[in-house]
Parts: sequence; C-alpha cells; structure tokens
Amino acid sequence: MQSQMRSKDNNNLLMANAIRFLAMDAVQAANSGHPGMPMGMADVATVLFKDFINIYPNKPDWPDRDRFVLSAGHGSMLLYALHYLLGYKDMPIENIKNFRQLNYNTAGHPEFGHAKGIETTTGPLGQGLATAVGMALSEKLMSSRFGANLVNHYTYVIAGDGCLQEGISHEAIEFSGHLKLSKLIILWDNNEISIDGSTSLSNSANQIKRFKAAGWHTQIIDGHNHDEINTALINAKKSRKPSLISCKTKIGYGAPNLAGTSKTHGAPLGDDEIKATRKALGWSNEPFDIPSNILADWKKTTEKTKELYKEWEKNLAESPKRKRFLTFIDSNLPNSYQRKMNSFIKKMKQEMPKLATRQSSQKTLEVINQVIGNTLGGSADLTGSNLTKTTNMKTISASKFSGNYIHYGIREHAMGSIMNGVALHKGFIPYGGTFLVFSDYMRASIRLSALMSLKVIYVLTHDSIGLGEDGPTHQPIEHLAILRSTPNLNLIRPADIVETAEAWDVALKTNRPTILALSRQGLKAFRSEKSTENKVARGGYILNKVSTKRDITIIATGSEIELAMEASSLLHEDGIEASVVSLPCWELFDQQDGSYKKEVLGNCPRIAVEAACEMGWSKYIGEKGIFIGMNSFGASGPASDLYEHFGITTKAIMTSAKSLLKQF
Ligand SMILES: Cc1ncc(C[n+]2csc(CCOP(=O)(O)OP(=O)(O)O)c2C)c(N)n1
Repeated sequence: MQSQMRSKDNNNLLMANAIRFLAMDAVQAANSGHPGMPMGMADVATVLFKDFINIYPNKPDWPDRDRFVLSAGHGSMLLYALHYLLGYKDMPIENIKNFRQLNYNTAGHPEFGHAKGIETTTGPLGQGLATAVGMALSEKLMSSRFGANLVNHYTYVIAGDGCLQEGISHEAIEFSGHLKLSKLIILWDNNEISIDGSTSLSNSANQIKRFKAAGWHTQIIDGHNHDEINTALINAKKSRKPSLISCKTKIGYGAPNLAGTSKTHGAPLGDDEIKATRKALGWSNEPFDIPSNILADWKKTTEKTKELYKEWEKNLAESPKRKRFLTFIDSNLPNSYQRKMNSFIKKMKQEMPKLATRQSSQKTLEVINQVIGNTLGGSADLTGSNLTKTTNMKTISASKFSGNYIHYGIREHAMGSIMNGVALHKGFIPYGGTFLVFSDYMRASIRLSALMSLKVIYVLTHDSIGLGEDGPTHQPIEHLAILRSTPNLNLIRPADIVETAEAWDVALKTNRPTILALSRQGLKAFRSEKSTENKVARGGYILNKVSTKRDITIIATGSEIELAMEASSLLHEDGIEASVVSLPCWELFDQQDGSYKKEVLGNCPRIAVEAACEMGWSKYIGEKGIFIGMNSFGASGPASDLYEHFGITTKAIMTSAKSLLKQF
C-alpha cells in the first residue's frame, strides 16, 4: 500500500474500500469512466459522510440537509457508490452495475434530477464549486429570515485540481470570501495529477495563498489519514470564513502499479491491476458484492441523521414561520401576484409609454418585487445599466443577509452558476443582469441552467447595435442565435412595455431558464388591446392584422418591431397589405400547434427584421424570404446612424417587400 492509512476506527478503512471497489469495478464493467478520483478521495468521503454530512436518504429533499457537491464530476462513481452504500432507494446495486448505460441514473457525470441526492449536474470543471457558492449563499439568506432552527446547514464540495484551475473558481472564491460564506467547505483533491500528467506541467500557483488572499480559512492534510480529515472538518466548521481543506491524496489509491499516475484518471484499471488491488487492500469480495457488515456500518450513519430530520420536522411544524417558509421553498407565486400584474399591464396598455425595454423591465420588477417576497436580484456590476434593482431592494453583505440584492462584481460566469445554486437550493427565484454580449462569459452556466431546467432569469440588456457608441465589442450579433439554439431555454426579446411585462410573467411561471434580451434605447409602445391574454406566452402573434387579404408578413422582434410597423403602414399607402408578426420567443412559438403557427406566419412571402445575425430565421421566412439584419460585427456610433449604416431601415423593408411580391 502506498501510504499508511490511520484511523481510530478500522471500520472506516473497510467503508472507504467499499467505495474504491465499487468505483473500479463499475468503471471496468462499463469499460469507461474515471476510477482514480473516487479511489483517491474514498477516505475523505467516508469521514465526511460518516461523521459530518447530515442527509437522510429517506427524505432526500429535506430542505435543511447539508448539501454535497461533487465538483470533480468525472469522479461520479464516488457519488453513486455513496448513494448505494447509504441506502438511497433509487440507487440499487443494479444501477451501479449499469454505470454509464442508457436509461440508468448512473450517467457518466452526475446529472441533476436523475437520482435523488445529486444536488447539481457537474462535469464542466469548476461549475460545481461555483454552484455550491449559490447554495451556501442561499443558506445564509434563508437562515437570516427563518432562523437557525429551520435553516442551519453546510455545503461541502469535493473539487479537483481542474476545478481550481478553471477561471470560474477565481470568481467564486473571491465572491464567497468577500461574503464570508462560512458554511462553505471545499475539500480539494490535491493529487497533483490531471489528464496530461502532473499538474506541474501547467501550474505552479500556490492555491493555499490564493484562497487565503480571497479571505478563506485554509488547512493542509493527508487525505488518507482519517484522523486528520476528521480534525480538519471540525476546524473548518468552526471557522467564520469559507474553508479550504487541501487533501493530499494519491490518485487511484490502492492500485499497486498505477496509483499516483494519470493512467488511473479516466480509464478502467484493467483486470490484472484490479486483481492486484484486491490483493493489496485485502479485499476478497466479488465485484459489486459488499459484505453485510460494511453495508450495515454505512447504513448506521443514517440513524443519527434520521433523528436530526425528525427534530427539524418538529421545528417546522411548531414554527410560526412555517407557511412562509414553505412558500419560499416551493416558490409559489402569491395569490395577489396575478391581480397586480394584470392591473399593471392594463395600465401600461392605457399609458403606452415609450421606454427602453430595460426600463420596462425595471418598472415591471417594481410590481413583482412588491408582491413576491423571494426574488433575489443582482447584477455583475451593471446595476445602473441593467436596471435590476428596485426601490425596496436591500443589498446583502457579509454582515447582513436579510437583503435581496446581490452585487456579484464583474463575475458573469460565477454569477450564472451562483444563480443555479440558488435555484437548486430552493428558497429564492434568482435573476441577474449583465450585457447580452457578455452572455458569452457565462455561457457554460446558462447551459447548465437549461440542462437542469432551473428557474433562473437572465436580464441581458444592451441587446443589439441599438446600444450605439460603445461599439462592436459590446454589440451582440451571434448571441441570439447561440442562445436560441440552446435546448430548454426561453429567450424572449420583447418589443415594448407590455411584452416586457408578459415576458416576466412567463419567466416567473416557467420551470426552465429565461433570457430577457432588452434594449438600451427607448422603444415605442404598440400594445393597447383590451384582452388580457398574455401574447408573449404563445411566442409569436400578429401585432397588426390587415383588414383585407395579407400580401406579405413582416416578422420582427424587440426594437425592430418599430421599423416593421412603420414599413407596414407605408406599404399600405402603396396598396400593399403587410401584417407585422411579433416573435419575441421562438422556443414558445415553436411549441404552438401547426394551425396557429400557419395563421400567424401567413401563406404569403415573408421578411424578417432583426438587428442580429440571420442564423435560424430561414425556418420562419422560408428559402425565398428576405432577412434584414446584421452580417458583420457592428460599429461605434449613434444608434440611428448604425441602423442606417447597416441597412436595417424601413426603406429596406419596403424595397424587400416590393421585390418579393414581384417574384411571387
Ligand atoms: C471545463 C472542463 N474542461 C475540461 C474537461 C475535461 N476534463 C475532465 S477531467 C479533467 C482533468 C481534471 O483533473 P483533476 O481535477 O486533477 O482530476 P483528477 O485527475 O484528480 O481526477 C479534464 C481536463 C472538463 N470536464 N471540464
């Protein structure tokens, strides 16, 4: 054996070896996967789950459970092995035997929603760590509102070298250090190995100093020494800062010939090495056969947590805050919400103010934040531009978590993941702002919001060349197409205040992420009808019905609706009847039935106008349709000059309409 394990309790060693063998045998059976990390971190995981983590597998959704995030998601077998050993009902040995097989909940990387107890999807390195920050933040926010007898738990993370090398870790550790998220504990699998070999190939940073500089409590331990692990966790829990425990480990621990090498990182060990490992660790059991005494030791760990759960249940039942607590956890919209939202929309239809949709969003948020007590706003240092803060919102700080607004700093990537963590934790509906162009910086987090179907609302303003003088670095071109191509994500680009309010309404009621693409520049209002139907909820609709036969359809979104409407009325003067279709959300429109879509798009030539790239528009305008938009980066200048310069004009629409009609 490569290093001497020591423990007060010899059973711990057997419990850890159970994880090791489940992991190496499952990877071998699947003929793919990552045995090294679970084998290296089995000791840490054993002490953590045996003596520290309060989860009760029979109540996996217990709101006050400790959260465990396997940020090094490639080591998924560590998590699945733990779930099997702890007795999660949905993790029978059958599922371990079918690791990485289709239709089993033991996917290559942990997928949220597949098995109970998987707190978040991990795999993209660094994401889990930043998501955990959102969970630890939620704990503080909830605890400050509901007290420690209802909310008092830790968030534990196992992160690898890869997680710490990823840039997102920098944003996440700075943010959590600043807010002193003391119940966040990272166990770093410091094995100095990644895929290419030694981490020294590419890294010489002093992680301890880095974390210290960000305000963290730090410790260094032997990750195979159970006593040291135990003491370090006790110390970390006492700290008033977030805590990093550097666990010096050997990847593939136990494998006589391969441990400590990158060969164990992401490939089966092979029959011979597994045999040798069995011999080295004194494990004579067949693959997937865990002796009953070891299973019993694992199950015992849940006896204590069962009691804790029952105590908490009693606390909740007796708490005067019970109802409000459950409203937060379930994120139910209060009864008064719809009434208030409808009357706001009605008023806006009467007033028809000309506003930038970012302003319309703020106006809508004023209504939302008055009635919904658990929205959690924020911005990546663009509060005054994104207009995400409303009158009564209070900023949170390390000494005050009773607020509901977060200054994320210039950390878009972490902001996205932190919001994911907040949504996963339950309690708050997070929304956060930045410029649409910087969705690139948090793309990986947005993708995970979508993959996990989380109610996270991205308020992305300055949505086109219409932002003007800041120029091409700040003007999104391809972003709408990229975001629209992401499955399970609603991108809404509203045209006026009514559409903006409707977009928020949809976002609050949808169990998936929403991106609100909002303008910097003022936009005319168009909606004034009496009906209370939320038209954005259908994704697209006819904004101005022509009274006679429709000659042409002009489809637009957001700020270009104004051009489309103007072109339509000028075309009418020339005897051409053009309907304008507002299509703020492709995803929702695509879900409508065929006849509705046909009726909206019309059986006639079509033009699409959008100050963005063309990609994707052909499905609405057909091969012969004309797209008016951007086919290059933008430029710096006043918005009106830019629209002229790039040919996104009423005149261009009219010319296109006339030329199309000649062809048909
Ligand atoms: C963002 C991201 N980039 C690349 C990868 C591919 N990848 C998976 S594991 C890994 C190496 C991770 O090294 P480490 O964290 O030290 O894990 P260990 O070798 O200890 O298992 C890489 C590059 C990934 N999963 N996510």
